[in-house]
Amino acid sequence: MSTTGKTRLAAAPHDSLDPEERMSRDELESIQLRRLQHTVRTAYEKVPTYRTKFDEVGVHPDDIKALDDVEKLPFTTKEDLRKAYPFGMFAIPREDVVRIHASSGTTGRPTVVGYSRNDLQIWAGLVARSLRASGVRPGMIVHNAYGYGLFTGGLGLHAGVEALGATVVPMSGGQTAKQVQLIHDFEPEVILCTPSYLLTIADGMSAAGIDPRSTSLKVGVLGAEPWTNKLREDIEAHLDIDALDIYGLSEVMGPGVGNECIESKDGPHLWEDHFLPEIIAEDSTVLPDGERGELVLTTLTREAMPVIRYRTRDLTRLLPGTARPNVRRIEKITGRNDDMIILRGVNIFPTQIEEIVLALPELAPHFIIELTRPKRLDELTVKVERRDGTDLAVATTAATTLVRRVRTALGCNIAVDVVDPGAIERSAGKFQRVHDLREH
Ligand code: DLL
Repeated sequence: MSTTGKTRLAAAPHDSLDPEERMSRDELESIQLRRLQHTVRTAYEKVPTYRTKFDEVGVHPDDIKALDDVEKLPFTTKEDLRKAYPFGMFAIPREDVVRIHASSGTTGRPTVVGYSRNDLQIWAGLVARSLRASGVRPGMIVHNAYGYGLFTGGLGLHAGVEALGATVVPMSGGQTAKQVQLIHDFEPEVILCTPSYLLTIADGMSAAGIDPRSTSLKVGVLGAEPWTNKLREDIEAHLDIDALDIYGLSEVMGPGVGNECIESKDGPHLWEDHFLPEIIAEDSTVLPDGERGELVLTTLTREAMPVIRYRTRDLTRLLPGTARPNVRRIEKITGRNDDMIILRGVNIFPTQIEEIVLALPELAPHFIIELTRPKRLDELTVKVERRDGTDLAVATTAATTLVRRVRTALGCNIAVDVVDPGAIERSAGKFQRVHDLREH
């Protein structure tokens, strides 16, 4: 029971889990090996990019005799997928591809992903599994505010809600006032969106005179961008919900590669019957479980577009399963190796600043990081809104504290610019936190 008297959603009963969530580690690994061998062979035989790359390092599908043999295979990068634009990575005839998605990519060509009918069914099943782990049950109303379109969030979660047998409201992102109205009128228990957009929706509720804690919502299944446990606490307190982390990426499938369980909320469990994870160091060597590095994923069941050792750029580590003891978890991802800021030699992740901002109640969780180079030296400015109802003088004192805490915690000097509530542009999907205004 929560402080407003809402009941909490419960953990999934054991007998409602998929057989793969319950099987022993040995059984799981033998399925993984069989699927890996099949995937590697198909990639080699059907996708010229893979054949060339395998031949270059002298590895053949017959060399995959154990799960560890995956380490013999070359990595795949976003650049490889771009080079094969648009359909060069498909392993099945184009006419058998029933859906296409693409990741936006800020510059240049997008990366295209294709799905067979079977791929879509597996994806929907994994999203259903993820939602069930989040406490969602058949019959519940689920408000889906992830963007529909080429982005995998909207349609990916949509299909999973239907596969679970819950009721999906396909709202998509944007039109915040309408989101607030439909949440008020339809009374969903579940909301699906990015964590940053949920903050925008919560502000929209307040603007409409609705206490964000008073709505029917009980659970948010949030992802598609890095967010910290501190932001989780904020969201949970502000909306009186459980906030769960859903992970995924379009190149490998879309949302639902892993998901947190409501009973543990300790980082997404990876659905290892469909994805083989590895963690690598900067020099590309494979690290043991527990060590931090870049997540690399190999798909085990994708037909239309198998992906071998895809370098996700996401930084995390592999941890033992808890609520699902047979599969490993990833530690909550708080950054990508390509969004690390190097400020005069100091490495900073935007989420490290997020944690410090959120610890100051005088400041709102709405901020951006601006990088400039006024006098040939890089400068970092945090533009942050003062909390509604906090006066400027009080917020300015909090800003001084922010500068000091960043210096102590991260070892660098930043500037802080306190702006009025509502001054930072809101996003309806993935939030663009860092604005790099330096001339390169
Ligand atoms: O963001 C898929 C998705 C949709 C996941 C909805 C969850 C919910 P892409 O647009 O290809 O796909 O972006 C993938 O987003 O490599 C991470 O850097 C980041 N990301 C996704 N989920 C999380 C998360 C979708 N839970 C990229 N935590 C990934 C942190 C995340 N980062």
